Amino acid sequence: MSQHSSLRPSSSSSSARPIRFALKGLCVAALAVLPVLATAANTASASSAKMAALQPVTEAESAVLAQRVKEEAQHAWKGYKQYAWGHDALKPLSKKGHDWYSASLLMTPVDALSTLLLMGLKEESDEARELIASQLSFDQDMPVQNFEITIRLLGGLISAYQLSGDARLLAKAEDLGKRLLPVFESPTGLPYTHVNLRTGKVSGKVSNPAETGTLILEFGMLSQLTGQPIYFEKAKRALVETYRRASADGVVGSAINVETGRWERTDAHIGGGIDSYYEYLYKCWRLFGDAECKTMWDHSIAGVNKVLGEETKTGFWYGHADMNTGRRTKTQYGALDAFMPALLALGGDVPRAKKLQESGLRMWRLHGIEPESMDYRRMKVLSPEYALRPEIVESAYYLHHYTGDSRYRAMGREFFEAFVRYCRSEAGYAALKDVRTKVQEDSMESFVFAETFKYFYLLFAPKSALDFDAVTFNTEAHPLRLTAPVQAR
Ligand code: DMJ
Repeated sequence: MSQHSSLRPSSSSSSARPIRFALKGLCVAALAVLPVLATAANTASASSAKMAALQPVTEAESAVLAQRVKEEAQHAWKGYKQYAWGHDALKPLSKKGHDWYSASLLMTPVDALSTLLLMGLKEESDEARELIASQLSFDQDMPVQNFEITIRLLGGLISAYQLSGDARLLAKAEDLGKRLLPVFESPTGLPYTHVNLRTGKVSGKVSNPAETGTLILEFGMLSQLTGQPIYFEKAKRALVETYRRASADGVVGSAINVETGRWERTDAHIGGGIDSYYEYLYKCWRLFGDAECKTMWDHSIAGVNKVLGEETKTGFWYGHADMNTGRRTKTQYGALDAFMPALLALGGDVPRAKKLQESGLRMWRLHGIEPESMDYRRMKVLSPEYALRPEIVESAYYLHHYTGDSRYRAMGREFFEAFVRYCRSEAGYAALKDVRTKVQEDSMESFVFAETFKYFYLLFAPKSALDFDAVTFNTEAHPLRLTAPVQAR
């Protein structure tokens, strides 16, 4: 298998032209007169009775829900604007701004922008764009985490550029992409975890498959839009070098040394630190038509199903196992693993996706909102927090798209009602310290805008809100679309 890609954007001038997605706003005036249906009552009964039946969601109710999601996103945006403007994130309980590093990189506005644009929130998206264009500088003498910066900022800027046509966003993305490139200069081509944005000094030689293999969508799009193949080539090599070190079944471990290429932890699972590596194998094929990625995906997903999948009395799950021996090490599943039904459905395995989403619903209903992780054999919470994560909503959205079954909107309604009930705060949305006590935590990650609100909205909005088949979401839910044909490989 060649380690280098043959991707060549066909023409830099035509590929750099902005495109617009087909967007249609909801008819707010019409929605305002619709009766607010008895969602609170539904939620109360749903969480009190184990596996209570899901009542169908009518089109009219779905439209009301979409409008409510929009209003909740506006509420959280208002809190960010009032108390944390210009900072990376809002601390929603102490009502203060918070920065990840010594200087703000505007994580929240950049991550939020594609959602604000998709929701048709003009005032909010305009002010976010102006803030980004006038304040965001990547010329900062500080090390940053390549993975998070790529999925939230590079992906966010590119997607928002495609949705708005604002060329200033693409210029920021290109500046950022150049500054991130040194991460790939390891002996193996696997990226270091951190890079200093000004000096290019790299650090962090122990990485994981999510960090080495979740770059191809963002870097590949940058190649498409700038006509510079280097970004795609470096990210593709990192993906292939990760895959080459997988087990015979195509399953990867949880920690890898980017200098030696050796595994430092062989614990295999589909959760945080690994999850989006598998996701990008498939999405690299979907977005770029890269046949090598398809081959790697086909092999890997068969291995994941064989080595990690498990039918138990409590449902169908994916647990942990040693990547080499296949020995089960943990029967653990959680909020991050809940992206898997979406990926399975996207990859064509709707039956397995449906089964897994039913298990996810059981996890959610244990305490009326999902924990970070639990033991699926004992149905006992292991890590009790809820970080406002989107994955289970993302899966409901994909399954609704593929099946048309209103059951997934009904699940989404249950998730949304609990999300509002337990996480809404005066200034925005707050994570939970413990799903059993529902005590809130002073944290509102930017992905609540990029992903959680977006997937809720798209689940309830009419299909015309976004042409699903024309885009591929990066792992942070930023929709990306090819602007020019890729050369045949
Ligand atoms: C997001 O930053 C991305 O989805 C990432 O792939 C893992 N999950 C978080 C949100 O839960």
